[in-house]
Amino acid sequence: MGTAAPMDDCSLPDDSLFLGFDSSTQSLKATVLDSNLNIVASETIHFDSGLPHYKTKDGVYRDHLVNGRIVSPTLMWVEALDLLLEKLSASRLDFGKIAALSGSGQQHGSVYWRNGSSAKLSSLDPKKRLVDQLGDAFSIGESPIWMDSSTTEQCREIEKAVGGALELSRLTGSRAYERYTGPQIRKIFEREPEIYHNTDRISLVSSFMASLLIGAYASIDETDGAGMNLMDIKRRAWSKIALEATAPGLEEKLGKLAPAHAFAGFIASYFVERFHFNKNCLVIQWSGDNPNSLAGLTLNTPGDLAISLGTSDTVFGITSDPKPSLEGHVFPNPVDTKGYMVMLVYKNGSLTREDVRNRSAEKSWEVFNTFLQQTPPLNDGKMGFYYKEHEILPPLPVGFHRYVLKNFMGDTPDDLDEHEVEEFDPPSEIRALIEGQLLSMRAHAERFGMPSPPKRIIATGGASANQSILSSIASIFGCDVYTVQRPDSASLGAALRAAHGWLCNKNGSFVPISCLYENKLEKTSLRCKLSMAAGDQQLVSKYALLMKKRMEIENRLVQKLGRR
Ligand code: XUL
Repeated sequence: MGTAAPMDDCSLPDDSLFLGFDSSTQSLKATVLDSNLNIVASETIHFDSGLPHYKTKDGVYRDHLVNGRIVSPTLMWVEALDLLLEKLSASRLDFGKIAALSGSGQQHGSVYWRNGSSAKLSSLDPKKRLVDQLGDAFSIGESPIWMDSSTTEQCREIEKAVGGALELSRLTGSRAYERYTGPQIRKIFEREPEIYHNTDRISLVSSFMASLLIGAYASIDETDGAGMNLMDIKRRAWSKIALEATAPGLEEKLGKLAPAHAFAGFIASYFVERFHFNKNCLVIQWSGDNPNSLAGLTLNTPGDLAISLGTSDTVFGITSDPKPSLEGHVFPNPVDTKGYMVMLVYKNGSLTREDVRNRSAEKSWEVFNTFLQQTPPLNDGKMGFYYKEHEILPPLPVGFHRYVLKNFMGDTPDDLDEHEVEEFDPPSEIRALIEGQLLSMRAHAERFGMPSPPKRIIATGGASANQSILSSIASIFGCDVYTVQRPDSASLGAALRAAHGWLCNKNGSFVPISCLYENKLEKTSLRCKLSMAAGDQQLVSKYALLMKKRMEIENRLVQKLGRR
């Protein structure tokens, strides 16, 4: 844990509330905790259905003219905040009791404030909605988001300028990735220099939402800031060399970095007057959704792994001694001033599961689950790679690839010759999808030095409610699988960080987050429960063989079709 001042009183004021948001790809959510850390309210605005006039699909626009360009309308996020607060108000949430709030943003997405917009932010009229006042506040109306893969050229340029991909990873925690904010900024600077110059401030989704709430430009927090290829991961400060490799005059457009537990500002008077927040309500720095999930899952043991099955699938854990490499990401731990979190990210998560379900399981999760239960573990050697979107890990284009292994029950991987096939029967297709996603996670987690087998896995995200998927996780990873009471760990983690930030603020410096929940974990919304015991060891070893084979095929696919 980080350097912490001693703290005698870790209690939160009775009758106070802590609000956490999650501004994600498909929705804006809010979770409210009381001072015993129990959930007392939650609300969601789904972008496609709740704000249909933006005409998004899955919360995004997929540009059919520019390969890989995926953006979201910035104003939609603003209007979602208007709507969500109205919904919470209609549900009689007493805003006056909220002592602190914080939030999660989808990582890497960026917002471009037009020159002079800070004046607009600081003088919002409480009689009008935000969306009606910020229409011309952005120099770019469509924010690039984490699903974008249109910046391969900029990635290569940045890596070259800092001395190679591995060097950039050692410096910033990741090699250059298309969705990372630095390459996105460089693309704008190269293609639309006038827009770049008309931009006063560049925010991440996290610091953007915090800016709305404090009525001023909020800092980028050190954890989400590590998802930009711009921050020196060890010093937790902007890296001059990375900034210079990206675009001129960038540091002043980014503003200062701040630790995740820091106070961003008091809630803007706009919200005090319009929704009756207490004027002393603290806004704690927002951070990325994955870092906040780490907080929401109370992940604090190096041997534990979390698997989040959402729009993106992610695998993450904590370490004090990270080894940034050509794969995976290292970020500062948002609730520990010295430690780090390590993470793998897959773009083909729930939208791909849904797509394969629609094609092969009659558009029904029930049928999907029946197919998973009907088919044997190991799928009789049928193995699939399903990329509905350009994948991040491995970097492969859209396409589905299916293989059948001959001699499948052989004891060494060399026995396992495979041949490619066009299709599987529907039940095998579903199992090939799930086993494929999980085997890839295990293989890449091991290659990145994550614990193997993990002490335990904590599963979260929508698909963690699915017992058949949990059972496959237990058999493939060979460890117990835990789940949390509610699958939305990012907004829960944000609410928890709001309470943590409140304590740090009261103490005048950082206090360990464990101070908040010591002795009460079992009684609160944060409780993890064992959902699936580890699979049998023989099966785990057979999966290890299959995993080796999968990586061989994957490497071949990358050599043949890969973007790098
Ligand atoms: C993380 C990533 C995604 C987004 C999803 O690197 O790209 O998990 O954070 O919101």
